[in-house]
Amino acid sequence: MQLIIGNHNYSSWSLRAWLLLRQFDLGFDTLRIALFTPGSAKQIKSFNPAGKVPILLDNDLTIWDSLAIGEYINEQHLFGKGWPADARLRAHARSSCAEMHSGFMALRKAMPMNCRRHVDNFAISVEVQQDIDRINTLWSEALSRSGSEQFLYGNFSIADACYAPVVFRLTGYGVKQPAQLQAYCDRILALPACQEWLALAQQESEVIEEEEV
Ligand SMILES: N[C@@H](CCC(=O)N[C@@H](CS)C(=O)NCC(=O)O)C(=O)O
Repeated sequence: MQLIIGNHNYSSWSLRAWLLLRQFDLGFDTLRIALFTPGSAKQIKSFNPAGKVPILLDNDLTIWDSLAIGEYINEQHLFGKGWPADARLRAHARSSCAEMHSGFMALRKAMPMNCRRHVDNFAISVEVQQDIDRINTLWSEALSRSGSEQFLYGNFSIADACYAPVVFRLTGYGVKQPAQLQAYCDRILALPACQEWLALAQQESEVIEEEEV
């Protein structure tokens, strides 16, 4: 398999797909395309006419969306282990991912993922705080429903990969979290795969001005 991603530093959707593959120790090559550089849009469109990363190539199959990549990996390579085994937890996990995929616009706009960024006292607007509160409610519900002291739904799942960029954002922008959720963030950050991603982001030199809020 080949996973086409954007910058490690900025590309949150790329991180989701990459982390899922890495955490489950699946074999894949990575092609990194530095976003918004000369020729990058054309190169991405040569794989995906929609012009977005991540893109997963598995032999002659192209999958061009992070959630669809998660579902494909779950079906074809994890035999269901990408989601919780319990149907009710699975429905909750899928809803959580769908909410991330289509929502939290205020958070995403005001606090773009920027792995190299570390600030304290970042000014948080009412709208962004509402998104953070909603995410905290959702994470608390997941942890309490699953009874997990590790990942959101017990074992590492697509949901943890989906929310990893939020963990990176909350940490980078110095957002104080309730103890139980901070502990969850710390566990995600401590994963060797997340440390690997952060190290790769540190090595990158490209700067996307719009993301440097
Ligand atoms: N819904 C898509 C979103 C993908 C997306 O927006 N990717 C961004 C990078 S994180 C991108 O390719 N941006 C390049 C561009 O818009 O030109 C997914 O989940 O894969």
